[in-house]
Order: sequence, then C-alpha cells, then structure tokens
Amino acid sequence: MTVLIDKTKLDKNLKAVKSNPAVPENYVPHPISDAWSRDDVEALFALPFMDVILKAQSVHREHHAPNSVQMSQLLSIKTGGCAEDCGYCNQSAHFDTGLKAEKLIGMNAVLDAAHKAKTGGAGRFCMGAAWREPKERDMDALCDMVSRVKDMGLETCMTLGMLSPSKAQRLSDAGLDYYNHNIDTSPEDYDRVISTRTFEDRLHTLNIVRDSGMKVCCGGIVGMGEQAEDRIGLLLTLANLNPAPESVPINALVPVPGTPLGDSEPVHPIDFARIIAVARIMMPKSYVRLSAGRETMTDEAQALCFLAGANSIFVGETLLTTDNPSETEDRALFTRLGIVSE
Ligand code: SAM
Ligand code: DTB
Ligand code: SF4
Repeated sequence: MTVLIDKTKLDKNLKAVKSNPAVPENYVPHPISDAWSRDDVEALFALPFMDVILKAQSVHREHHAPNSVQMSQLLSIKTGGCAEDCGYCNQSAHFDTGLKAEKLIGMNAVLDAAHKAKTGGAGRFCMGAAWREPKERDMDALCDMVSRVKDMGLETCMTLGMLSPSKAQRLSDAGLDYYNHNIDTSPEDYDRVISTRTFEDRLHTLNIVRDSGMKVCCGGIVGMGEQAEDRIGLLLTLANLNPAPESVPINALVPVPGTPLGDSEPVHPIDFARIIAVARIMMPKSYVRLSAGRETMTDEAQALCFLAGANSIFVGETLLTTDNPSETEDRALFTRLGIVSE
C-alpha cells in the first residue's frame, strides 16, 4: 500500500479540514486507491523520451480518437480580490499584481461570452471565480448561469473554490456537468505554495463534487519550482483518486510579476511533454488538457504534447485573466496537424 500522505501531517491537516464550516461533523475522507505506486511512476519518468511517448501514444489510441481534441472556453465571472494566498495566482488579494478586483458579472455578459465560445467551436464553457468558496447569496445567480449556458447546447463547468454538499448538489441539479478543483502540486509541496487552506481541504471538496453526481476536473501546475518527486506526487494523487478525474488540466505556470512564484524558471518543453505522457499512461480514459502556458509554447512543443496524449485545450485569447493563443493561431495549428475539434 502506497503511503501518499504522511500520517502525522494528515492528522494535523484533518483537524484543519474539520475547522472548515463547510465540512460536516461526521466527515470521513474517501479512501485513495493504491492502483499506482510511487515506484511505478518513478519508472515511467525514468523511461527514455521515445519510449514514454510511444507508450503514451499507444494508450491514447486504445482509448481515444487519435486526432481529435476537445476545446473548452474559460470565462472569469468574478475576478480578483481573492482571500486565498495561492503563490501562483495574480487574483489573490495578498499580492500586488495590479489586477483590479471586480464583482460577480451579470447574466448578459455570461451569455454573450458563451455564444462567442460556441461560435468559435468550443464544446464546453468553464466559468471561474476568484473565491475561497461561493457565498449562499450568489447561489441563485450561479445556478441560473449554469442552466442558461447549458440550454445553449454547451457542456458546463465551474470553478468556484470549496463547496459544501448542499451547494454542490444545487449546482449539479442546475445542470453543471463538471466542477474544476485542482490539487495544484504534491501533498508534500502544498504548504510551500498555499497557506490559507490544506491539501486535504482540496480532496474533501473533490469528494463532495463526486458525491453530487458531477464529473471531476482536477489537475495541477508545473513550473512552480517544484522538485521531480512533487511532479510524481501530483500525478500519483490524481491517478489514485477513485475514480480518476474525467478531466485533468496540466497547467504550465503563467508567471505573473508580483506573485511569490512570478520568477519561477519555465519547464523545458520536452520535460513538459514527458509529464503529459505519464499523465496519459496513468489515466488512460481521462481527457488530459494542455492548459495554461500555451501562449509561450511553440507549435512544435504543443504538437509534442498532443503526441504525448493531450486531447483537450483551452481556446480563446484569454484564459481567466492572462493571454492564450488566438482562434486564428489555434486553427492554423490544428490544420497543420490534421487535428479536428470535438
Ligand atoms: N478560486 C478557485 C480555486 O482556486 O479553486 C477557482 C479559480 S482558480 C484561478 C483555478 C485554477 O487556475 C487554480 O487552481 C490553478 O490551478 C490555476 N491557475 C491559477 N493561476 C495560474 C497561473 N498563473 N498559472 C497556471 N495556472 C494557474
Ligand atoms: C485550470 O486548470 N486552468 C484554468 C482553469 N483550470 C480554471 C485556469 C488557468 C488560469 C491561468 C491564469 C489566468 O489566466 O488567470
Ligand atoms: Fe483565489 Fe483560486 Fe487564485 Fe487561489 S487560485 S488565489 S483560490 S482565485
């Protein structure tokens, strides 16, 4: 049995979870499976590049259409001023990044953006809020956004921070298909990056999302100055969630000046493709998304990621607040590679 989380630390962190008012008194964490051991993942990372890519491509072709990539479009529905202190994030109120905090946007702005997303070919519309958790008073508006976007024939996704069981159920009942909640890095590295919540808080919300019937979108960020063992720990935790997330965004840090991680060294494109390949091998049925960071990647680096088994991207020229390649650039790349969107 693989020990993913140090027991003493887990006990300490479970107390932290229990201090979260969203967590019921009788909370028992879902067991994490031991389908993948740390040794297994180390062995995958140690493979020569050609071997890991071939393995990933074979797994990919067994489970997915080889030349098809899912397209999701993001919209920030509540920008900036966030109470959390995630060291990578320009939306945290703890750091001075020059980003202006805004209120929850209105329905018309959401519907306009969703319409543009659909016209641009996106199949899923993901609404993100810079919150620790949504407030009760915002729930009606959020549920309306979900049902109106779904009525347009788009899949729906939201990322709003922590959820209580009742809030998750309301979103699920409104028609929310996916909930995005990233673990970001390994359990061991978590406290270096974020101090205002625990890794177990994240796992707890993921369990609540699962129990509400929504699909799970959960991934992480690389290029935050993490060690090789943290990349292993990140993928190990994701793949051993039971079941594995249906959607796995792998973000390359978008370094933002003013954030604690704004000076981090970028990940080499070959190392990034290797991470995608290992994720693909470990989570064969999941959509592995080449997420933040495409703006600074060459066409060749992105092609390598698709070869490694990435089969989803964020489209549109803005992610939540930072730049992403334009529709024209993405269309040219897809044409060159013979990729079709789904
Ligand atoms: N506030 C909610 C939360 O954190 O769960 C939802 C929005 S938050 C911006 C969604 C995710 O975006 C984070 O979990 C993180 O993985 C990713 N993210 C944020 N800033 C990023 C950056 N500068 N580079 C790469 N990914 C980033
Ligand atoms: C995810 O894993 N990446 C997206 C989405 N889920 C919400 C967000 C990336 C944010 C990059 C920084 C920004 O644009 O603000
Ligand atoms: Fe807030 Fe989410 Fe940014 Fe963390 S990642 S500071 S929770 S918006």
